[in-house]
Amino acid sequence: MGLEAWYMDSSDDDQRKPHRLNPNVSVSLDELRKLGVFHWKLNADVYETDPELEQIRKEQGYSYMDIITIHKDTLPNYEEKVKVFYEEHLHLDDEIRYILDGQAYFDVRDEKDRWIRIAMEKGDLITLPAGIYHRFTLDETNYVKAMRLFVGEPVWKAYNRPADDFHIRQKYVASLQGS
Ligand code: KMT
Ligand code: NI
Repeated sequence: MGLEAWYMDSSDDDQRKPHRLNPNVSVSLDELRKLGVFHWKLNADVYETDPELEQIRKEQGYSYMDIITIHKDTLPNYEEKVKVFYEEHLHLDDEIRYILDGQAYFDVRDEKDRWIRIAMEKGDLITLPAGIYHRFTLDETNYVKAMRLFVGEPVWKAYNRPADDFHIRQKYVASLQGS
């Protein structure tokens, strides 16, 4: 049904491994929602003509989109980008990603600063709120094709942690109190 997510262990082992706790502690969609993380499941086989995707884009104002294929043979500066994506950071805008093929992990911090790993597969569309600390990694399959969506002109700038003085960060932290 939903996305699978879990709390991470703290080992320094390969970032592409699952890093589950033992025993596993899973995280529900409800818990993710409280962090401002939202998810849709779509049919990625028809992404080019999908009315459901169209409706989400219209409702949410996702006017911009492009497609990124993350694989060593297709992405320029692959090694460096993989490293940068895994540095803990935030953005001033929402990060919206739709997995068209392959799979990957998005890690987000919970309200107590613990890492949650979100396993994204084909058909998963996720939104991470502006101001949340997060990172991204391929898994052991080493391949993902994803649509990047954005409200208006895209701004890819990432601010690595610590970025606590940004208004958007303070706004995000304040939003957790009420939820
Ligand atoms: C980001 O901001 O970390 C990314 O764009 C990750 C790659 S997109 C699947
Ligand atoms: Ni990001």
